[in-house]
Amino acid sequence: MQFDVLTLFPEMFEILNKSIIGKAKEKGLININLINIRDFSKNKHKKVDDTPYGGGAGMVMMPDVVYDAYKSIKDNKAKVIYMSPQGNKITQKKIEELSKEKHLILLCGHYEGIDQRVLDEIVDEEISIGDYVLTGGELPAMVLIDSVSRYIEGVLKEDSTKEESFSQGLLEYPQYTRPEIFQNKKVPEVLLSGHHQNIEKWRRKQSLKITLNKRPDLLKEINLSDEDKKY
Ligand code: 4GO
Repeated sequence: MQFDVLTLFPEMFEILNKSIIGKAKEKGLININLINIRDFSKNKHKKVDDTPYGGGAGMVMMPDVVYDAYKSIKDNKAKVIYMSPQGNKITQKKIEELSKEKHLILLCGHYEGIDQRVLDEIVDEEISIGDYVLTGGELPAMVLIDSVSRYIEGVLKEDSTKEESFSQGLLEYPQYTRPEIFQNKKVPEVLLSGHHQNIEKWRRKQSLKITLNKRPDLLKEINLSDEDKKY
């Protein structure tokens, strides 16, 4: 999977060299190409923004600079995503769909945003990571890269995305590891039994219970089996 990121702050993305995403980059499973929009400024002071027409606070990123940065990427089949609080709010389903694309271009605005004319010209989809405003699209772009990359074959070990929260419309069951007793609390007996069928049943029940408690809204979205309904 190829990610091209158009940003004024490429250094922010260094965090993606760590942990699972860092490993995925090393293995060549994903490639993250950072394009510094400032490199495309035509101005001797490397200016990339200007005051808004009509007045008001803050600065607006200039359309020609953003357009030239975009044009430096040579792939007209890539999907261009603008990270924006006005976008479609991202869901696990959307992330899974995006992971099937070969090439994503992520456009990150800063300050008061980007001149509307270049957005109209190049953006295929606006995506939001939630109903709140940030100082830039960089953190949302990193959220998207992280969550999409988890679906790329080889990034996680075997079936990790199959069982987790949301993947079947339910929240995840609780996990335990050593020691067997911590602060007088024992690991649930069934998990030590080695009886795989009982463990499966217990985990399913826990998922249903937790979802009912914490996110009852999610249960309306899914079809429960007769077995599920007993809980
Ligand atoms: C994205 C971008 C929030 C989101 C942003 C979000 N704030 N909720 N800020 O995904 C243009 C200038 C948008 C700053 C950017």
